Amino acid sequence: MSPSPSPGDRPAAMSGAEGPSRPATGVTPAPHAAAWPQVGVIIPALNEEEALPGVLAELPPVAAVWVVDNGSTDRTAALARAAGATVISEPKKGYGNACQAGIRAALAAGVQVVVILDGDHADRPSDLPLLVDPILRGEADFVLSDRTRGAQAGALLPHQRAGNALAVALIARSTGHRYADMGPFRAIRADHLAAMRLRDPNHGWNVEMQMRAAQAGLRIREIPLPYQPRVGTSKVSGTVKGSVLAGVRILRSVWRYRAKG
Ligand SMILES: Nc1nc2c(ncn2[C@@H]2O[C@H](COP(=O)(O)OP(=O)(O)OP(=O)(O)O)[C@@H](O)[C@H]2O)c(=O)[nH]1
Ligand SMILES: [Mg+2]
Repeated sequence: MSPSPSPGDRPAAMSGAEGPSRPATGVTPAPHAAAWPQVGVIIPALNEEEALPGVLAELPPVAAVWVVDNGSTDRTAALARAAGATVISEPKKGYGNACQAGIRAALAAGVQVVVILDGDHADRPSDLPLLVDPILRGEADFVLSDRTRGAQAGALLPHQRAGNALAVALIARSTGHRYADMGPFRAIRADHLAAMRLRDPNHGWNVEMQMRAAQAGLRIREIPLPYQPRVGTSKVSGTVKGSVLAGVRILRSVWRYRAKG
C-alpha cells in the first residue's frame, strides 16, 4: 500500500459543513485533495442534525464519505449533502443495516481502508489517522478505538461499561481474542471487510464484526482515544429501553456469531 501522510501532518477538514462544532482539535481548513485517498468513511446517522455537521467538518480529507440515513425526520441528509458527503437512503431500519449499506458502497468504490464512525460526535473525527495509519503501514488489519481509558465523565455510562466488559469477556471465551472495548470508531482493510459478509441488522453488528475479525485471525489493534458525551439526543445508551434492547442484541450476537462465517 502506498505511504500515508504522517499523523503529525494534521489533515484538512471537509469543506462546506455548517452547524456547531467542538473546540478546535488542531484541524487545518481548506482541503484541495484527499490526504487519505485510499480511505472511505461510513457514518450511520439517524436524526443527527445537531451533531453531524461538526463530525463532517472535523473529518480529515478522505476519498469519500457516505452518510447512511434510515429515514431521518430532521435535516440530517440535507446537512450531510451540504458538507460534501454522499447520502445513502437505506429503507431497512437499523444500525447494522445502515452500516452494511455503507459497506456495500465503500467496497463498490474500491477504497482500500474503510472507516466507520458514529454521527453523534462522541468520537473525534480528527483522530482518524491514528486508526488508519497502522493499516496503511501494513502493521494491522483492523484498528478500533478503545474508549475505556479516554472517555470523559458522562460519555460512557456505568451500564455501558459493564455491558461492554461482559461482551468482550464472552467474545474472548468464544474466539480467544481479548478486546478492551467495542468502540464504534474503527478502521479495517476493505478486502477483510468484504470477506466477513456481515449481516446483523442492529446493534449486534459491531460484535459480529469483532468476532469475525478474531475468527479470521486478523491483526487487531485497539488505540486508546478520547470519547466525549454525544451531541444531540441520546437514542440508545441514555434511555432504559434503548440500553436494555441494545444489551440483549449484543449478547445475542455473541451467541449467534460464535461459529465461523
Ligand atoms: N442510519 C441509521 N443510523 C442509526 C440507527 N440507529 C443508530 N444510528 C446511528 O448510529 C450511531 C450510533 O447510535 P447512537 O444512537 O449514538 O447509539 P449509542 O452510541 O449506543 O447511544 P447514544 O449515543 O447514547 O444514543 C449514531 O450515529 C446514530 O445516529 C439506525 O437505525 N439507522
Ligand atoms: Mg452514541
